[in-house]
Amino acid sequence: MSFEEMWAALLPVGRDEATGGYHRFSWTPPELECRAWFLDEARRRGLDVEHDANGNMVAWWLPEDGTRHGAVLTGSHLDSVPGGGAFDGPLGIVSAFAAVDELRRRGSTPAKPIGIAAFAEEEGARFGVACLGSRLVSGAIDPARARALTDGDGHTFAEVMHNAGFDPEAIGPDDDLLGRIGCYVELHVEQGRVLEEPVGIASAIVPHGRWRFDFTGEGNHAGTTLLADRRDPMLPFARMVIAAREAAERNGTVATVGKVAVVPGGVNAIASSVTAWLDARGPADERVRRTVREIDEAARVAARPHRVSVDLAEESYTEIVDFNRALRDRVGAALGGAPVLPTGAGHDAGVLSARVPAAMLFVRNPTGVSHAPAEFAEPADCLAGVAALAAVLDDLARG
Ligand code: HGY
Ligand code: MN
Ligand code: MN
Ligand code: MN
Repeated sequence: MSFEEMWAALLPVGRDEATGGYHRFSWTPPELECRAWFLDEARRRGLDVEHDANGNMVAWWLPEDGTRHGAVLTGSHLDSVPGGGAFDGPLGIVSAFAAVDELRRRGSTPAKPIGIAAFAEEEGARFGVACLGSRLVSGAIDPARARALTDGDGHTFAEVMHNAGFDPEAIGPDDDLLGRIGCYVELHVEQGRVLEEPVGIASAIVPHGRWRFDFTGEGNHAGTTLLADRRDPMLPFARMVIAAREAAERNGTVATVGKVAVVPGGVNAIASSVTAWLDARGPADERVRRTVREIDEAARVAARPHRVSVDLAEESYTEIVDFNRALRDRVGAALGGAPVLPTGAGHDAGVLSARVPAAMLFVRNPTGVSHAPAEFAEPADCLAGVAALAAVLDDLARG
């Protein structure tokens, strides 16, 4: 299967034909179909697939002598954000299979194992915590907390993993797997519009996190309740959204409220509660933290006169990731030089970099758009990404 054929096979899976957006949420039919595609591509190449306890998969190309250590891991994720683009995640996995094909075409015989990973729940679109699979395998999240995470229908992660055939009590760090990995190199579509060359190398991932605001008021009739008698949580929520933009402008960060849940959600009913999720990121920890503090303060001040309570919970936070300089330089040398750029997007490579040397390659995105249907990379740039990844894997897997 060529890159083009693999891409064509995966492209329609989980796509909303009306909007062109993808809905590939962990352990739902479209993502299960992507998982089945991954297993097929691995089987087609005679790669053994390892499933860890967290739903992550690794397709292994082992050296003839069966060495299992010092592995060069690549790959990315198969899940998407709601209405996401086609490239975020899958590009890294399709490119990895195509890069392995290219190495085999050249007759390369890697001295180290090469693994192609599909990390689970990277977007956190179903259970709310980004990079859940790589956080679990690397010990970056408490397994008990992960088991209790719930999706929009109230299903817990434990329940869903059990139904998928896993033992929920087994989820958690996999030091055996991590112990076999020498480094991780993730290829990803650029999420922004900086690259002027087909392929670039990541220097850093800026600090970023997710917080949940719970506004609790009192449900009541929209028509018969006097304004003075209302405890409407929508009002401090509305203030919080504006405050997010104002705080981001003040602090030179970015803050986004993209998801909100209103209970009961009736046109003629005053809401009893509003849950809103904040995504905040920026060049320095303190500026992100200050942004969130200011938003929280504004929400509380706005809630007081309406006798609405405000609870703030941090759902996930990743401090700045400065990618391993030696690995980054070696990747750059393998490419004969490439532009280096930071990213505002979180990735499994960022989470794993706390445990193994990690690097990222970006493939140019002429639209600059990501997490939306317009996300795009030119076919020629995708093939340049495959060639770059093949060169990097060939170099790193050398004895
Ligand atoms: O949200 C992110 O930054 C990443 O694309 N998962
Ligand atoms: Mn991604
Ligand atoms: Mn993403
Ligand atoms: Mn990622």
